[in-house]
Amino acid sequence: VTNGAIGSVPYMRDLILAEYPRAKFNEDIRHRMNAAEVIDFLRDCDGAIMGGDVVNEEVLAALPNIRRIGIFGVGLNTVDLAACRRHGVRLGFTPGVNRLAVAELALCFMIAGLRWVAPLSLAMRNGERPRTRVGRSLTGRTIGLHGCGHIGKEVVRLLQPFGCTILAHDIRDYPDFYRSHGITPVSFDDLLTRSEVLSLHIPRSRATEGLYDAATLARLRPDCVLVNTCRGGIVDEDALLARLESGALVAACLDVFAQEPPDNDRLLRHPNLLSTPHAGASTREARIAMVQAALDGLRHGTLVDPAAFTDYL
Ligand code: 8YV
Repeated sequence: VTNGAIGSVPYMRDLILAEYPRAKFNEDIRHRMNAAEVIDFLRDCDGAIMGGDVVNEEVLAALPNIRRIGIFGVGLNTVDLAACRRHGVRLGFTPGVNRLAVAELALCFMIAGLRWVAPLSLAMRNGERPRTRVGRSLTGRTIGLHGCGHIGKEVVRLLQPFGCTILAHDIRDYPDFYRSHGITPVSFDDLLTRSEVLSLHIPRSRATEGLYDAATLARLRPDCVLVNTCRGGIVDEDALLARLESGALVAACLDVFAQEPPDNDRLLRHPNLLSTPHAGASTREARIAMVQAALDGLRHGTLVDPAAFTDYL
C-alpha cells in the first residue's frame, strides 16, 4: 500500500490486513512516491493499493509481478491507463464513494469565502480588530459549478436548502438532473462571468491542466469566491496570487495544489486564501468506504480501455 494516508491510520490498515495479512504499508503522509520509490517499495508485491503515486510505463515495466492495482481515489491523473493495459494490469478505482466528503468541504469553503473566514481568523490570531467583517450570505447567491459528476451533483444536493441560482458547465450533459434540481447549464464563458462562487469539480487531464490561467481568471467577477477541491494544476497558482494581491478576486479556497505539499508560500500566506492539505475526502466515513472500494478494485478490477476514460486523459 503506497499511499501514506492509509498506512498511517490504524482503522484503514486493519481493513486491509484482515484480507491481506502480509500487506506492507508506506506510512509517510507528506510524501507521494516517485517512480523509483514506487518500484523499490513494491518490488516483492503481486498487487498494490495506490493513490496519488505514479503508475507509469517505467513502474510497470520494472514490476512484472504486479497484476492488480486498486486505486484509492477517484482521480486517475497519476495513472497511465494505456501502460496498465499494455502490461495486463487489472485496475479498479473508487468513483463516487468520497463524493459527500468532498462536497461538504466545498460547501464549507463557499460559506467561509463569502464570510471572510480566512482574513477574520487571521486578524483574531494577530490580536487585531478586522476592518472588514461584513460578508455575503450563501442563501440566494449565484453558484457556478464546473463539472457536474458525482461530486458536483452532491454539491447541488447540499445546496438545495440555500435557494441559490446554480449554473453548471460540463463536457457531458445531464438534462434530467439539471431539470429536477433547477440548474441552468451554461457556456464556460457564462460560468466565469456570472458566478459569485465558482466551485471546480473536474478531473486533471490534458484538457484541464492550466485551464484557469491568467486570461481565464480575468473573466471572473471581482467579487467571485473561487473554490477548488478537485485537483491542483488546473488553476495557475501564480496567476491566482496576482489576482488576489491586486484585489481582482476576493477570495480563493483551495484544498489541492499543483505540487503537494505546496511550495507556493506567498499564495499560502495570502490573507484571503483559505487552504487545506488535500483533505477533501478525509472524513472517517469516506476513508472507510474508500479503502473498501479500493480493496474491491483490487479484487475485481478490470483491464481498462483508455478510450473509455477520455475525460481523464
Ligand atoms: C484521495 C482524491 O485521498 O479521490 C481522490 O482522487 O483526491 C482523494 O480522495 C487521494 O487521491 C489519495 O491520496
